[in-house]
Formats: sequence, C-alpha cells, structure tokens
Amino acid sequence: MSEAASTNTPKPSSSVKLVLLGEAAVGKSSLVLRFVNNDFQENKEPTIGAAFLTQKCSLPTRTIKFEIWDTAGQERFASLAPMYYRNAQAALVVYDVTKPSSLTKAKHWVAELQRQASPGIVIALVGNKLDLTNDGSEASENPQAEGQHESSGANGEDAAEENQEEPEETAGDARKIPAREARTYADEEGLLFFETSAKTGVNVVEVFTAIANAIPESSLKSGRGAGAGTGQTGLGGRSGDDARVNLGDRAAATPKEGCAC
Ligand SMILES: Nc1nc2c(ncn2[C@@H]2O[C@H](COP(=O)(O)OP(=O)(O)OP(=O)(O)O)[C@@H](O)[C@H]2O)c(=O)[nH]1
Ligand SMILES: [Mg+2]
Repeated sequence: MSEAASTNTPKPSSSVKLVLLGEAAVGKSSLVLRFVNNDFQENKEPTIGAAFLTQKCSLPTRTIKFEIWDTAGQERFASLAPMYYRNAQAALVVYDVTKPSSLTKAKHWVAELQRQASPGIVIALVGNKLDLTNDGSEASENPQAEGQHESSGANGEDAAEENQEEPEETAGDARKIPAREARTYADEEGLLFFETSAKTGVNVVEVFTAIANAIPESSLKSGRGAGAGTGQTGLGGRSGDDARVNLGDRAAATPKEGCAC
C-alpha cells in the first residue's frame, strides 16, 4: 500500500464508473466487499440484478471516487449487463483461478466490452481465489500499471523472485489456470492483470489503485461533490442483500492515501 507523500492541498476529485463482470460465484461481490468494507463472508449469497457501491481512492495527485456496479453472474441476468457497463470508464472482469470455465466466460465479457462499451474503457482481468492455490502469496505484477509496487503483495511471505517461472500446478494446489496463461491473454488484449484473494485481501486494493492510475486524465470528469460511500441502489433486483454489502458505516468517511482500507 502506498504511503505516497501527501499534501494538505485539496486534490481534484473525479468520479469513475466501474463495473464488475464475470461468471457466477467467482467472487465479484467479495472483492467489492473486501475493497469497500475490508470484510469477507464465507457464504456470500449470489447477487440479484446488481449492487451499487462507492469507494474513494486517494492518489497522490487526485481523488478518485469509484461508482461500482457489481453485476450478477448468473446467466439469467446476463442481458442486464449492458445497462451497467454502458458509459463505464473501468471494468473488472473476474474469473476464478480454480475454474477454467470462468476464464472462458471472462474472455467473453472482455470481447463484449471491447465491442460495445466505451472505447477508452480500462479493463482489468482479475483471477480471484488465489488463496486456494499454493502460491497464494504471489503478487501478480501488472506490466501496465505505472508505479505499481510489485513487491510480494500483501502477505509478505517469502516472496519468490520476480521474473521466475510461473509456478505450475502442484499437488494439493487447486489452481487450474496458470497465471502465465491468463497474463499472456491479458497482455495480448491490453488489459491490466492481477491475481487476487478476496478472502485474504491479497492484491485487492492494488487492482483498484492500478485502475485509478490507468484512467486517462482526459476521461475524468470532476466530482459531483457527493460524499463517498453512501450510494446504494437495487437496480434490477432486490436491495436487501446488496445493502448488506453496502458501506453503511465504515467505508465512506475516512479520507486516506490509497484506495479504501
Ligand atoms: N476461498 C475463497 N473463496 C472466495 C473468494 N472470493 C469469494 N469467495 C467465495 O465464493 C463464493 C461466491 O462469492 P461471491 O462474491 O458471491 O461471488 P459473485 O461473483 O459475486 O457471484 P454472483 O453474485 O452470483 O455473480 C462465496 O462463498 C465466497 O465466500 C476468495 O478469494 N477465496
Ligand atoms: Mg455477487
């Protein structure tokens, strides 16, 4: 997490619409819950329709207010997706590193975004559930994120040297998608790439920070003056469950350097 030199001068604030897409149960809502509330639920219920949350991310030179649309991955909701990615400036396309079908689905979403979303949209491919692999502490560096700290992720376990071979599957490792495979695809498509664990928190803030850094100045609109972390809507579905994910108390208030918690 960055401890960027901070100043007391007010920074420009910008809103960024961000959408999460991906197969059901890959952990989209869990990533958002980790990012916004620094929390995790073992048995998270499927999202119905979509959930809306906000969170601020303080960069050295500006503040980004993410307006996050967490979509439902179940197929029956797929037709709603365009409503949520329309005009989005950023997208997290999430797959589960233990589930190959989820990468296939992620590629489908990437293609759809490239075809139909805003031309300048910043897309991050995110392989979640890294804790289920033997290299759960590996931080997947992102070649495109400027100033991205690549040091060993949040867990600080004995970090493997950068640039070593990607670890392949080993006994007891639930990984089914080598990081190298996904990263190669992400590079080809010009996507940011991270592996994360919503459960342990590894790389979650880093994803959002990288996105915040990758949004071109030119596509930033100035903030609307609303406080962060208060929005909630149940577009397309019930709001009760989603409201639980919602910020309520914590996420909003405390302005800090860096994103979220
Ligand atoms: N081990 C592990 N489990 C996770 C992780 N992230 C999410 N889960 C679990 O995976 C299940 C699905 O997580 P959700 O966050 O609801 O997944 P989702 O992508 O939002 O699913 P939909 O809303 O149906 O699209 C839950 O039981 C979570 O606890 C993770 O990083 N590691
Ligand atoms: Mg969900």
